[in-house]
Amino acid sequence: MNWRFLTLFLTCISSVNAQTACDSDRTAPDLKLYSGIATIALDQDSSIRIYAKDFDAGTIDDCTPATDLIFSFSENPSDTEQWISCADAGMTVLTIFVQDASGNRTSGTVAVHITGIQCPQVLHEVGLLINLMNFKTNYPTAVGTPALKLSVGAGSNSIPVPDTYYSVERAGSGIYVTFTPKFYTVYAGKSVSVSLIDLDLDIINGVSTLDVLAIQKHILGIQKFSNNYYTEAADINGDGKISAIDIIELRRVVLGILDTWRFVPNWRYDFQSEPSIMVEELHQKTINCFAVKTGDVN
Ligand SMILES: [Ca+2]
Ligand SMILES: [Ca+2]
Ligand SMILES: [Ca+2]
Repeated sequence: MNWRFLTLFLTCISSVNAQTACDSDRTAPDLKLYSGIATIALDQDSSIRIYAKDFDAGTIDDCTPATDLIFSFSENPSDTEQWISCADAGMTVLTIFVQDASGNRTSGTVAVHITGIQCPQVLHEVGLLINLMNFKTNYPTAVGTPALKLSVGAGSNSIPVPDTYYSVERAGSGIYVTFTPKFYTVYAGKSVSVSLIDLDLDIINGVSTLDVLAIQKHILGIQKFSNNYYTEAADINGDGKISAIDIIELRRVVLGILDTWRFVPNWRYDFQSEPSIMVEELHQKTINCFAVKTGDVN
């Protein structure tokens, strides 16, 4: 056996394969942006330069090295920087674009809070940010259209907080809640419970035969679900376990025989930290929340 020849032959094969994949790179980078609110603090009359790359949180590409990816504030890849001043104070959502060496481009949004105690435009600041997360990617994303409910007291003593005490704004993956000054005095010393209520009745959204197959694979042990959110999404009859009954029920929805889930809500929301918060702590407070769409596991 000519070992030297064999080694050279294998080296040649592997380099041809790598080259073929990247010669025809048509896949946009896997964009990962800073989650939560990026705060930029300014002094009056000052301004700072920000770069689109500042918001990168580990973006990778199949072919282009991370250091060669180009981040920009518009589809124009040379639009890489912006000047920010007090005039921009407030909450804003920036769209960040990333492009690989072959020109494949994708974009995402990042919430930015531009503030400064000397900026005259700073009228109010966000009290609470609820960041919706996709359980399949662990990434903030706009999922579902939940309504926010705030209450004080527990169980049957729970009383809703009237919506005149707060305003709600949605941007990107975030639900931003701003409280009135009166809210802080009326509810001082109390703990406020936050909940999200499912309002989206589009049950077929994200649900297909592929989801039926994924549940079958889980039941047969061919490919088990990697976390409990998949199990929650696949439990169509709400009995706490995954079985053939869930598949039958899901198939009825896929085939259009059923137009409503009979046992579970369309979306379920799971907070990653305690959703009961002391009023005094409701100031630029962020809580992450996984959104689980029933039936959508693939
Ligand atoms: Ca690529
Ligand atoms: Ca079940
Ligand atoms: Ca799906």
